[in-house]
Amino acid sequence: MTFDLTGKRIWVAGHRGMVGGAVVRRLAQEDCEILTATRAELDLVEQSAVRAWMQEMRPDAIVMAAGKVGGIKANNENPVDFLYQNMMIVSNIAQAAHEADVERFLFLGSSCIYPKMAPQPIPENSLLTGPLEPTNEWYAIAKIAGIKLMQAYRQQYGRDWISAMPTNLYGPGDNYDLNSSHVLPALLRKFHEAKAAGASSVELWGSGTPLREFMHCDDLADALVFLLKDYSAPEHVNVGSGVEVTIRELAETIARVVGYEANLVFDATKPDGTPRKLMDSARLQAMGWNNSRSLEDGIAHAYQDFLTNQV
Ligand code: GFB
Repeated sequence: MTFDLTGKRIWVAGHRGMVGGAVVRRLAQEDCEILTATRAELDLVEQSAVRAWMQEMRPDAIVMAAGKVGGIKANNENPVDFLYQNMMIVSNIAQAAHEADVERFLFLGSSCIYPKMAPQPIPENSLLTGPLEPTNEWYAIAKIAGIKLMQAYRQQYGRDWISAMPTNLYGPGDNYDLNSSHVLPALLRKFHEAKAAGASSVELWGSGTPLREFMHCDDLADALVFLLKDYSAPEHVNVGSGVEVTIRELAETIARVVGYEANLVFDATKPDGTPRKLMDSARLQAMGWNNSRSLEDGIAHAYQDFLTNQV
């Protein structure tokens, strides 16, 4: 299957976010028209607004990078925001897209859709085989509903709509707010500020032992365009890098990139979350896509963006 992007109108929902921004940058290399809408122009939680916008703009394809996202603390403390907003956004966009006859829809989920104790690396068919990680089950349920919506429209109406499940992401345009961010941008900021202040230690949440797989958002965007062109099936597809480290190792890598050694202090009152979530990306690789960027190179790139845009 090849969905030729030439001349197509492609709506990147959530283009101001890290992933949406990366998808816009990647699509700029294709001969297509990119559609965007700011939050002021279109509130994705409002069904009638989404329907009207879709009828007017008539995209040929949608990449859905919009949503309420955040790190372990934000997820844990704001269950309604993560469940309600994400369910509304995917439901509104999917139904409006159906009514406007949108040919292709690429929905993005997250590795947290899988059971807390899923086999590692996690294959796609682990979905709904066990209980979720409590710190992010609200977000996970909304993302599972999104996968099911893509499958339901395919089954009932023959829509060629698909889902991709990215691993933990980082890169330009990330959220560096220490309360709501993911671990990688949080540690970039913490090491940067420790260096500036000459601090002797940097505080990490949890035990430092959980394992996480990280992928640069530009690598993800490349995989997404690959799937948009070439993938057509009900099953969601894992998109991972295979690069897995403990949180302690991540901190040590970030210390090298920032150029500052500090003692690591662990705050055991903060949650560890899932002990490990390494994606099995064998299906994507068998289709012919591979990710090449190393973690240290990727973090160096993200740090440059931090220095340019956040300091
Ligand atoms: O990236 P993160 O917030 O989310 O945390 P998850 C990953 C690990 O890093 C946890 C530890 O074990 C944290 O305790 N950590 C250490 C820190 N220091 C820090 C810090 O300063 N800030 C943060 N944020 N973490 C999220 C889910 O889970 O992953 C979302 O909550 C989503 O729903 C996302 O799936 C990809 O990897 O645990």
